[in-house]
Amino acid sequence: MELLSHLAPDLEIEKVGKTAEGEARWVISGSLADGAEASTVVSLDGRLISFEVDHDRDEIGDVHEIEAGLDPHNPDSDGDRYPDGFERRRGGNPHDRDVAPRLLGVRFDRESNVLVATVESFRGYNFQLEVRRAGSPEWVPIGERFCGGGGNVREIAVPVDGASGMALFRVSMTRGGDPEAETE
Ligand SMILES: [Ca+2]
Ligand SMILES: [Ca+2]
Repeated sequence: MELLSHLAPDLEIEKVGKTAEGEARWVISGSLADGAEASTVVSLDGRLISFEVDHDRDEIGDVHEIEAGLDPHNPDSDGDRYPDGFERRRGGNPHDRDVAPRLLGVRFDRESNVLVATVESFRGYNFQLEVRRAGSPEWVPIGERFCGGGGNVREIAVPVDGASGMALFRVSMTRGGDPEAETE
């Protein structure tokens, strides 16, 4: 801990946890005075393993962003509305606005006879599942609009009728989600 106070004197520790991925370690998360997220990994006998700062809080550390040619002060380097870290996790490309991450999964549940749509969300945006029935030009919202949180996956059951098999689904996003706040 003394080492940490030299590395980052303004660090405000928010969470200390132990991981057991491979070798057990301490993970110390917190924020710096300028709002950056800081994550420190320490071995159980006190050796510093890594210290990482994420200024734009997009889940990719500054060093890795610079190494990859991304902007460490812009959570959405290619300007397509998806944060860099989310794009990496979900099959998007943070460098290429034409490669969007996969937000949506749709499967049919035989037992309950419904379509189940899963929408993965992230902080800072509100999400709405929409459907377009065969032969209709209109996108219609299904289920509630909800705000994104880190790694949140929302399941939405879609009743099956004659047209469902031919329906198209999409997820619309609007800025302004806050996991602590009410959506509507
Ligand atoms: Ca970052
Ligand atoms: Ca992006």
